[in-house]
Amino acid sequence: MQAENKLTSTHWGTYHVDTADDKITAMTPVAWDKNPSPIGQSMPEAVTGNTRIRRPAVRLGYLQHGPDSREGRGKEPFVEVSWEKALDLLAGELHSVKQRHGNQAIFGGSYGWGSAGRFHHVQSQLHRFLKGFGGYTASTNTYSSAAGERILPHIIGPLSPLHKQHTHFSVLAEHCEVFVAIGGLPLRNSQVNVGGASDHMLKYWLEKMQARGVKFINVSPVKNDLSAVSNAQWLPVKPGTDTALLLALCQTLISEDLHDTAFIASHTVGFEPLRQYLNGETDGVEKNAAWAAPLTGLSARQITELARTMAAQRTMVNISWSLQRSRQGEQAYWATVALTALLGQIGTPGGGLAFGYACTNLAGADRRSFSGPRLPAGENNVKSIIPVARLSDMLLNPGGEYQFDGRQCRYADIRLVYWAGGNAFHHHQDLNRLAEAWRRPETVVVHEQYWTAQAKFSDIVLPATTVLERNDIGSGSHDGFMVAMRQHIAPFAGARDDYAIFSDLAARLGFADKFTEGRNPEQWLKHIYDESRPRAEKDGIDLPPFDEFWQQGKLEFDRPVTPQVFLADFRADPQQYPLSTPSGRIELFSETIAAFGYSECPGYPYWDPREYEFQQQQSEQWPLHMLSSQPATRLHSQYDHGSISRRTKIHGREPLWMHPDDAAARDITEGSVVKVFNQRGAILAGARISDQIRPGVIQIATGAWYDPQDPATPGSLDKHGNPNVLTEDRGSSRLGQGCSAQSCKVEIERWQQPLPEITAFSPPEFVTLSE
Ligand SMILES: Nc1nc2c(c(=O)[nH]1)N[C@H]1C(S)=C(S)[C@@H](COP(=O)(O)OP(=O)(O)OC[C@H]3O[C@@H](n4cnc5c(=O)[nH]c(N)nc54)[C@H](O)[C@@H]3O)O[C@H]1N2
Ligand SMILES: Nc1nc2c(c(=O)[nH]1)N[C@H]1C(S)=C(S)[C@@H](COP(=O)(O)OP(=O)(O)OC[C@H]3O[C@@H](n4cnc5c(=O)[nH]c(N)nc54)[C@H](O)[C@@H]3O)O[C@H]1N2
Ligand SMILES: [Mo]
Repeated sequence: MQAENKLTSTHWGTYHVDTADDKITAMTPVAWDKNPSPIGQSMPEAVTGNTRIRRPAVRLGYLQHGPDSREGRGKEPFVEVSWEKALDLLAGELHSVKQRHGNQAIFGGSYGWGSAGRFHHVQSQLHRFLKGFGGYTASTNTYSSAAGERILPHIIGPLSPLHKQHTHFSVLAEHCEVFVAIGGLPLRNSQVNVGGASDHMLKYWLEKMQARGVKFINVSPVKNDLSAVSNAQWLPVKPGTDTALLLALCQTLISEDLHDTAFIASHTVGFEPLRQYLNGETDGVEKNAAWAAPLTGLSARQITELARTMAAQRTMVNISWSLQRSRQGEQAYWATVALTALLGQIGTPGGGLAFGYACTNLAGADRRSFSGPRLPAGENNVKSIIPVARLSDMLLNPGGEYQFDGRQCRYADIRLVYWAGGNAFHHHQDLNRLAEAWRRPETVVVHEQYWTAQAKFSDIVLPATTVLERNDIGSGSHDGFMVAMRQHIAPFAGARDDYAIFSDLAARLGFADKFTEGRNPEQWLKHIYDESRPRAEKDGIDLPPFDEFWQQGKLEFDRPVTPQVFLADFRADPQQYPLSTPSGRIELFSETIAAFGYSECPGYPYWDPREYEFQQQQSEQWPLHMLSSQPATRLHSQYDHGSISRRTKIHGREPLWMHPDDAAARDITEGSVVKVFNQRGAILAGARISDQIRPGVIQIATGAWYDPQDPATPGSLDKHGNPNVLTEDRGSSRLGQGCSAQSCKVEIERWQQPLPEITAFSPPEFVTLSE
């Protein structure tokens, strides 16, 4: 029997934790999890391993010469110092930057997943701290789906609330006939849920749907993206060309008179300009199946047949987030909205559209949603804010102007970067460019648990506790559970809670009371729990008193009784339940977007021939399209140093999937080490050869810790396999300014030299200074 008051919650699952002698001896998935994630098994060893940060550390040059030594970032050894010394130094620098340049000069965007747990959620802690200090330059939107987050409000409504309204899997199992999965439905991605996962249910529901005879179509360069459905039809589209496919499907529906004119008339605006564009009246090019065939690598017949199948049967079209993490990624989303509007099945049980079933364990879950306990946020007095993926641009161009979603914006002049709970040296594109940008500010501070590349590239590194070393409340988005996350072991070496670090800094800077409100962590847990009870009640959830919850260990909320159908209200009565778009309807043409005057993003879903031309030119020198997808064995870079991730490496390098033809042409054999390179840099990886991937495409997971062979040399080889050494750091478009990592061309060759030793997981060199 598992005791339910010995739990912890992580983004990848809820575990029962066993300990002996202040060590974790086992992490067992909870009994109610239908398909637990193995990622948790990396934790017991990793939390006390050699990669942990033991004590506060300051880069040698920074200690000796302060900000003037910034060029030494990432190149110099560290000096371990006392907490007193580290916090005095940092408080002095925060104060100095504020005096000289104002709060705007502090970048506190600090994007990243951090850990599960509502109180110790480190971005919330950092943002609250910096707000108390007078504000900071922030970032907006996500690496996950910025292009989608920006386009959708103009055309159908904001992504985040829509995602929670997705049709329940139980409804799909009953009513869906055809499920078109653009980007597949990889089980690996549904392992995680932001803030905590409890019951992994995608596999269960895909089995149910197959048993009911749902036909699955996998539109993806990678067959494995729908490996959970053995008889799925595979349409191996060329990456980055789905917009052409979707437009051709729209054109086919219209030309064959298969579009739903009644739905279009009552629920959309702007059909006529879209029709003119599709029929070539706007630019002389008809966007028919024959036009899309060479672009997409599919046959014209496959495209017309797909259009007919969709029109004839109850069809759900799901588009994964990956498609919009690319150049012009906004358009794949808009074209999906247009296609499904033309099909007229939006709001029907089992038909319509969806954004990212399978991207996390969230969409389609028939769980009760509740915003959960949360730290009071406060006001940011600084209004400066960047699109999250414009980090290097900002650091390289202080005062520079740029366009963003119809606005002219200006980058702040950043003097101090404060990061906690994210890893830019994992997540940002073009890491060599980031390394250059990262050396511009005067001071870089990071709170970390582990010696990641980002920690090694910082000036002041403060060691933080892990979830296993503190008490917290787990309450994942749409998860249906609340978990009492117990402290299971003592904090490792000199590590402290982020909250304790900020409290001590706030005291040094004169706003301790404002930050702590006089509460210790235990009092905070009870406070944020109590504060959430009325909100829970509004959502029909009756939370017991805190002590009862804490003793009990977990709460499961009653499931909603009525099965959910996405946009059913809007379908039934668009007058009474309008969308939040300017017209209240689906916008096939958007006056708002047209008025921005962006040539790459006109007023209707658009295939940009100039971008295609650019990508074709890239292919002449770099013939392989590199997809950098989510890792199966970790969350991003988290626990890459753990056993589950490390046992999949090849000679210590990140595995890379390629087609046998591409391998043969380069004399590459299974399990050998290869160099992947382009104009931006080079990485080593291990070859996995498979016909489950389209020729001309390679796939490598994100998250292998960046491991430059010689950090002092710009553009040095990454020995370990982080694809962001190769990706381009360009916004998706002026509208979304999202991450465009999926638009990336590379070449590969066999690695014939001796293998350099992996140092990614080793701490940096330490020196001691005589007083
Ligand atoms: N090429 C390419 N790049 C991508 C993507 C892609 O598809 N392709 N995907 C993008 C996407 S969708 C995302 S979301 C990003 C993810 O990027 P991130 O969210 O930045 O990645 P993580 O590895 O989760 O980084 C979290 C860091 O926080 C630390 N941490 C965890 N808990 C705590 C805590 O309690 N306190 C402190 N102080 N630190 C903590 C962890 O050790 C880890 O280093 O990557 C993006 N980058
Ligand atoms: N285990 C695990 N799960 C995760 C994460 C993790 O780090 N680990 N990260 C989570 C996060 S933060 C996010 S944002 C989500 C992201 O969820 P997604 O964005 O869906 O994740 P990806 O793995 O990048 O992409 C899914 C598939 O899309 C396909 N694809 C890529 N480009 C194209 C294209 O141009 N056309 C078509 N048709 N298909 C394409 C790829 O083959 C890839 O396998 O995943 C989440 N799930
Ligand atoms: Mo993400």
